[in-house]
Amino acid sequence: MKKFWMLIVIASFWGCIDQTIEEEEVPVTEDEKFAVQAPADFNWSCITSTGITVNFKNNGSITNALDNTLVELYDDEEVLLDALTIIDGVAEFNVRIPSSVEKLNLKVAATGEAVQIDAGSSMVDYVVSDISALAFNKTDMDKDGLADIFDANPNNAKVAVQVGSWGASGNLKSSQKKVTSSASYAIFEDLWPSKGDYDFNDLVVKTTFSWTRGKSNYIEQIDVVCGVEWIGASLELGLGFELFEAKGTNLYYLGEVITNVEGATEDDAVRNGVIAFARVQNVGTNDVSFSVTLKDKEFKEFVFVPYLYRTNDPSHQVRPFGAPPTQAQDMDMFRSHDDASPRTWSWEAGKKFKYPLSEDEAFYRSKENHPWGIEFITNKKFKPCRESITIVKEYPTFKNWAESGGHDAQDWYENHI
Ligand SMILES: [Ca+2]
Ligand SMILES: [Ca+2]
Ligand SMILES: [Ca+2]
Repeated sequence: MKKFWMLIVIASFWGCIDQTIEEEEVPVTEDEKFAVQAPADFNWSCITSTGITVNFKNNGSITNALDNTLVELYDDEEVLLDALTIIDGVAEFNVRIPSSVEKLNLKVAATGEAVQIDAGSSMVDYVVSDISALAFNKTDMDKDGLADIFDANPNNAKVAVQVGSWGASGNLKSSQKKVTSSASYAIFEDLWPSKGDYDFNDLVVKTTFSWTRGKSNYIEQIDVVCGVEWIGASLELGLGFELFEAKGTNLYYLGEVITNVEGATEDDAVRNGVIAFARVQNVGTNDVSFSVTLKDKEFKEFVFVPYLYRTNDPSHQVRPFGAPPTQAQDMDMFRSHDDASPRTWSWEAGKKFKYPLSEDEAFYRSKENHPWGIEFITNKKFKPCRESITIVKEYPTFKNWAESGGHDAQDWYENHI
């Protein structure tokens, strides 16, 4: 019996020593967990913003033969990116696509033709070979500029083109019935301005956007489905989206353009800010759907940039790398702890900036030029990192992507271990 107790004492003693040794031998610092030497000018963007002007031509000059009809832009996996009414022989696309996408497909509803184009082209000619063969009914009952046969709602001038998760409704009947859609993901470390464990799973949000264009391709309504894919945070967090006008790689601050929000709430502290949820623990992994109605004919392209905030302190926010602060952010938090952001910013309507901001101009950036939030777009399911396992381990090509300044392994988020 004595021996038995002796063994237990020794075992516990060794247990203690074991633990001590383990703690001393494997001191994993935050820097080692995220040993990524990203170039100083890397903006951590997985998304390319691109403007593509399509000129409809016949015999070398612009033709109006396809005016009042529809042109659609798809990626190389048949995901509808956008659709426009052709006006004065031109369609100006402005899309955000995964940086890995190289080829896009244009589909011209009136001719039924599809042509492949390079994702990097800013100007494309579409040759309308036989105008006399174009026999379609040009009746436009609601005078929104899109002929009834292509119009998502021929009796409503504020609804001409609908792009997104409606599937086979509206204008989509014109060319393609089955439409897959891509989702925007935002993944966060929530301890900003202090470094976290770089598993980027404190909040993983998947968002799909659908939009309605009215006359002259102006955006009239945006519908959002926002789902929380993973909550690794013990903190109580809220999530908002700030609306910007987009043109190429620039974003613009708008005046007050939101006229109504259904299914979510407007953020009184952020102009054109919408709060999807104020406390993630109340939502769980249920989708939040909301609809944003806009002032008529204000802008033609948009981007919603997310902001994470502490439920008990909405001025404590976290955003993707290079996103400027919202008006609600406590500016004194910049340059505290591990943050190396600028400390000033202005939000006047009309102001433009290159998104994401980079180098010394970038907010939510550490001294090592590391992020607290990353965005990407994919039509595949993203797998959040396991608890406190760094993204560098869970996504083996992440490091290569970051250290190459975004040139290599652009689809790192589709390559989980
Ligand atoms: Ca119409
Ligand atoms: Ca209409
Ligand atoms: Ca974390």
